[in-house]
Amino acid sequence: MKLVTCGLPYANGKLHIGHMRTYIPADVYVRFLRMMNEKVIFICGSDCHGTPIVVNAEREGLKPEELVEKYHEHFLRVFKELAVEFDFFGKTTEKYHHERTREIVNRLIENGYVYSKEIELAYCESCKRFLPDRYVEGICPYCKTPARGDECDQGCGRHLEPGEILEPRCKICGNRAVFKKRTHYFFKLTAFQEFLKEYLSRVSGTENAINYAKEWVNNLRDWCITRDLEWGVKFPLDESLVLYVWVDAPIGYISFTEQLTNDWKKIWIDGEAEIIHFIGLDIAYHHCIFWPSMLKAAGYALPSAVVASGMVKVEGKTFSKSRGYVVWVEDEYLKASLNPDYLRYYIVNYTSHEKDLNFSWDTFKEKVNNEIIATFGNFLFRILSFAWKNFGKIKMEVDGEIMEKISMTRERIVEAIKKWEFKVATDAIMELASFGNSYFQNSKPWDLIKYDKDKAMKVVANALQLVKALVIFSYPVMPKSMEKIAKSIGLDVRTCSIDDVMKIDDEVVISKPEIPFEKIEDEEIEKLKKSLFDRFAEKPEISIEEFRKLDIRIGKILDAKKIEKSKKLLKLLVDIGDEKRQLVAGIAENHRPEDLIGKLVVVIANLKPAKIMGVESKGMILAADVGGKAVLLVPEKEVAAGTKVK
Ligand code: B3M
Ligand code: ZN
Repeated sequence: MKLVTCGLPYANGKLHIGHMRTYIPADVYVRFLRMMNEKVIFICGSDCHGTPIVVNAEREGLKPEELVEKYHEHFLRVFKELAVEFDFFGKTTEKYHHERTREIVNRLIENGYVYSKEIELAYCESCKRFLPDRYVEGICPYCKTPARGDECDQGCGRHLEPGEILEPRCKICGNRAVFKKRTHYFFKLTAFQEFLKEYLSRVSGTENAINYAKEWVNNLRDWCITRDLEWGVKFPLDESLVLYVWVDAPIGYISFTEQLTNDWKKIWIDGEAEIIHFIGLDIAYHHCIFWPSMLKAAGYALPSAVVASGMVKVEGKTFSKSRGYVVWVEDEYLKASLNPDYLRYYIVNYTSHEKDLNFSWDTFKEKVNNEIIATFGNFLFRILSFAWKNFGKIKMEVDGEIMEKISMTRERIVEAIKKWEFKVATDAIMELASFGNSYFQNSKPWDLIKYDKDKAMKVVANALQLVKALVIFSYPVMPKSMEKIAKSIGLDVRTCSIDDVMKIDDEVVISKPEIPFEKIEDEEIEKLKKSLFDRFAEKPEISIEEFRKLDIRIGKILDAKKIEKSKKLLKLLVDIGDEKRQLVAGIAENHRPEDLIGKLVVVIANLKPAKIMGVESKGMILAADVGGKAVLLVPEKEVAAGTKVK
């Protein structure tokens, strides 16, 4: 038996392309394993605790439980759309999870691996609270880049212990934090160095994660496992503290298994199953260092493999939500009605699982149109249409050579999947489709049929066996599309084993085939590209001298008129102190001219004059761009027209 898990997404934001790099390959893997007749359990859930949740809840003006519920629902919806089918998708806020977590922590305590110590922690005097993890920002003591309280997220990627960050500032009010003493609890991680060395020498998985971990083992420090927060799993020895989110989150793998099956003890205590964790490379430390040590200390079974996906880039830029280098799965990809199977294929086929993946809309379009549609889909549709039009029912006599080709492809796929080489497996599928295309092309059944119908039928039978094999092989990658196509050859692909590709039916009855895939239009891609590039906030740094070149002033709108033939533009007359200026502003869509008169606005007075739709404009007024609608910037209180802004 195998248990496959995916890193639990924090229930504090929407799913993006970076997430999918873990969940899609894991789902593909599970579907392949099942086709290879393995018994598999597939587990994931929402990570609901820690400062990632409470900080975002504060920002969105929601209670933590409301935020968690909102994104948990979002996860369920999006995973369903993308055919990522977990057997159980839990939530770490549930009672069962708190109970399992406390049970495990109690074992750590009983077994002598937890001790208390007074440490100096970042404290905000104006907010009057300690600043755990994401409540504090400062400088990484190792690589000196700006970092969060518990991780150097933009620099060296290290996990940071409480109190380590330099120049701490409160994330909420921005004030410099002070250091204050407080008793916290530590897990004796350093006692596990020898164990980890041995464990890491035998654990399987992708080299990226394991190799890093082998280096980290030489620099272990004891691990602070408690935090000053209310939201989380209460620490059994001191209920004024909660456990650090990285203590309880991985325990979700256990508590969720427990909810799904009575076999959970066989898996997590007796070690009768292979436990395989799919994660992003950025959380390898937690999965290769903290987690196995904790399991070992509590007397639980150890994972057999850690499979880490490389990181994601967007149009060649390092992934970053704040800079806009991100693709949102629901609001962008799914909203554009793109076939979810395209994304599944792109992610597993773009590059090897361990390497960085670049998401680019142009490459996406090319891969879909050239590979999925021109090579693969075209073959399937061509064969099925020809068979349906000319025969309807085909007697299946298949050449040994064709079966040999299918058998070799199956072996390549099985070998690749066992090693998490999804690209190798999907390349083998595409190669088989190309082979099918040339076989059909060279055999010319459309000529044969005119004088030798039997021979033509033999060609079709060979091609149909290839179609069946292709449908089965690609079902784990493109499940929804393959289910549809399989129906036209009377196959229920959901219940197929990979060995069924070697079975030859006596005859196959074809029903009218549907076009399996829709081509991606340039226009659609241009739209998606535009919305992405518009977000890219890449502006050059400027000096204060350059900024001072701007003549920014408060202006008072004296008059406003519509500009004929324009829906967007208004002609304004603005008092800027020493003169009255005419300028044109693109604010007509959501402002009536009469409402603007007398309003104070912010004006750039020394902008080079220009003619807009034939009207002279000398200056510009400032507004926030809210989804294309202008929201005017106004002074906090009444000031005289002409007042300088700096
Ligand atoms: N929620 C971090 C992340 O989303 C964390 C994973 C937990 S896995 C136990 O990257
Ligand atoms: Zn660093």
